[in-house]
Amino acid sequence: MAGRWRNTLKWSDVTSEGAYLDRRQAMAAVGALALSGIAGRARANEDGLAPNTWDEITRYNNFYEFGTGKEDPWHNAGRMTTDPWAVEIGGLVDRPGTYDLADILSGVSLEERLYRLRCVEAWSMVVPWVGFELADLLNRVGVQPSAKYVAFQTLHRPEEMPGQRSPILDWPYVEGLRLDEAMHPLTILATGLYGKDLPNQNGAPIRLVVPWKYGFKSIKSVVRITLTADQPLTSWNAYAPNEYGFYSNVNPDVDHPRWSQATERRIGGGLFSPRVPTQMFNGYAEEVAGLYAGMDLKKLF
Ligand SMILES: Nc1nc2c(c(=O)[nH]1)N[C@H]1C(S)=C(S)[C@@H](COP(=O)(O)O)O[C@H]1N2
Ligand SMILES: [Mo]
Repeated sequence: MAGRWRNTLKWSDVTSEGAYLDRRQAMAAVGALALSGIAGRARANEDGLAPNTWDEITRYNNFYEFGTGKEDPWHNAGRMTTDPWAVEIGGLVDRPGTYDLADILSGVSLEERLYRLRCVEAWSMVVPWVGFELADLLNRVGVQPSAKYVAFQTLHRPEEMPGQRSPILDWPYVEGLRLDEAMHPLTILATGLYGKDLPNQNGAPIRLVVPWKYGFKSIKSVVRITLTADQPLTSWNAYAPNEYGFYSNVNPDVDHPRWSQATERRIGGGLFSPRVPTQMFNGYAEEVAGLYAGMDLKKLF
């Protein structure tokens, strides 16, 4: 996985030789760390980028298609068929079509991205994703000048997704980004984590990751991408527009109507998951604040 890195740390930067270790093993290996590894780990901790364990990332999930409990996806998502998988790309593009996942992946270089994930429910994790920039795919299909937004849709298969047999949300789950957000180099399509294929509960085989927005924008198990001129409908915004805005940028100064967004509970550390301050744009302000210059982020939350 050769990778270009933009202001982000690689998991291999924070371990001895880029070996994929769980946190306990990583701690045990600290004595063997090269000097650069120690510096990397220290920096990772300082930046709030100490990765969560595989078990934390794959057993504490939101994937309402498999139930609303945090362990429901871990229990139920195994039955989702992820091979074959195709993504239909259409709307305002030069080369619309139904692209097999293998075709999509043959044209990109996968890389690691260690990102904070901040759920709107005020918990967070740090995840070592494997993926590629969404912009690479959009450029390949050719975005037409009239396109201003990108709409995404999750698989709709109630026979494999028990949650879709209940009217929790208006299925299928849909999300959307402004085109400049979609083209931003931090925005990726992830196909793996910790160097392995994405587990179903994390959105296999391909899901969006937008690290400066609340987690629900990072739509899982994507089957359709549509370039549009108008702002697309999004599931949580349709469900409760006063609670979940289209933008949903992480913002400690804009509370959810029912709870504060000033702090978050970092998953891990046992019963005493530490509460830490929430950062503007989830810590990615330097990279993305320019996208929103002049916008009233309290109105367009
Ligand atoms: N299709 C779909 N995508 C989804 C969700 C969902 O319920 N269905 N939950 C979202 C929410 S609220 C969060 S916090 C993240 C969680 O991603 P993770 O389980 O990989 O940590 O996925 C998002 N993507
Ligand atoms: Mo979330």
